[in-house]
Amino acid sequence: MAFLPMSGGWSGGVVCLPAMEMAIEHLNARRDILPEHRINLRWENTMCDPGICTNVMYRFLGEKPTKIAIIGAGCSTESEATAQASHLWNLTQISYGSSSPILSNRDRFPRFFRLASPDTTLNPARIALLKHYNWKRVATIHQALELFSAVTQNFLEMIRDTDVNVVTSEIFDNNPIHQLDNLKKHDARIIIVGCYANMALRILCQAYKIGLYGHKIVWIFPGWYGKQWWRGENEDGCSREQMDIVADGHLVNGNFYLNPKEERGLSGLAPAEFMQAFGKKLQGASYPQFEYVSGPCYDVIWALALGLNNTVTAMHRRGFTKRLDEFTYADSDINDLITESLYNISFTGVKGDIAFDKTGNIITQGNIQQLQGNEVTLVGIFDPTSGGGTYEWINGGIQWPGGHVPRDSTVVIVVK
Ligand code: ABU
Repeated sequence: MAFLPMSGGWSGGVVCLPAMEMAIEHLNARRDILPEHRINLRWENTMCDPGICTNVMYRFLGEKPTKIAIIGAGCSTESEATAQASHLWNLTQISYGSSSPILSNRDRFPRFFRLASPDTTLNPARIALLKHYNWKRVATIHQALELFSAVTQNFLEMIRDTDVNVVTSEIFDNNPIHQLDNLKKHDARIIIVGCYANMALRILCQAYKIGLYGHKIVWIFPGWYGKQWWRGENEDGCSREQMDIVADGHLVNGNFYLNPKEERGLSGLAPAEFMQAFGKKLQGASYPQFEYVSGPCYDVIWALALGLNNTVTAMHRRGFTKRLDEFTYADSDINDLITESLYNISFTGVKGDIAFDKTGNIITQGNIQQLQGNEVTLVGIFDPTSGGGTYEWINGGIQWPGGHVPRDSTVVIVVK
């Protein structure tokens, strides 16, 4: 069963579904992976809503046929709500996009895997950026959801032992209007944001209204909002031109979603070949904002298929009399094998190398992108291993709209 948000705070399901269908077509044509089985996907729009997603899960559990595993969810709120229960039905759950650090907790989510890195892995890259520009005063603003609180908390803990100070740390529920006023009052210049894209639109629109924008302000957003996200429908009445003005030069701190190396992996497709095949699969439809998630959504099916294929081999070896497709929700022994097999897979997907660590996460490389003109451009690749983390700047690096590096504060510190 697959949980695919097609609406709500993150609606990348619109791209994930065709990418998953394409993976299933490719896998069902292979004779070397699950040769005696056909993969079928039962999915529903879970609207990036934990309540709706949980409801879908229980409905699917009550319907025939029995499902062998769960794909999803996309939003961490949905994954958190479902993955703490799905293991009780002996189901392994594997997400293509949930990035909450909370989901690494093996006590709460013992059979949860994902092809996304926890967003806390973005924090060392943020701190390296502060260091690179000698910024000592930052502000944070985040949506009151466990996903964003955990990432912000981790950031604040990481800077505690540095000479970076937090001018203010703002939390909002659904409307950041007062929190934006506070940012302005505190003369916040370097602002790290944690929220879903629909809320980021509210932040930028409000920032426009109160004049918290321009070449003195640096906005840093998570990397999974997708192409031209600031032009999405905003409910606060800002025009496209106004949103373009306020978003100009913003930074996006994220991971790679497509292998930067043009290598052919397990599916036989190199990243460019995959994108070409995926373009054909869309048959003229276009979802530029969420195009980036097509790779992980294609790979997630391959990862699960490989895990199930290895489970079949292990079942033969261990003398199981049942077939994999005779699995019932009471079969913890089969689920143990599926989980064990997933821990042991290792392959090159279109996203890059895929192998899970002991918390069910994969290791991905970090990067930084910037809105330059109308395009978000990849400007830096983060290497966490050298000197506490450094950037390799590419494509000319960050271009500051004011022609010079913004200052972190106007307050002059006199050293006696
Ligand atoms: N794929 C959306 C990322 C954010 C989240 O984990 O909810």
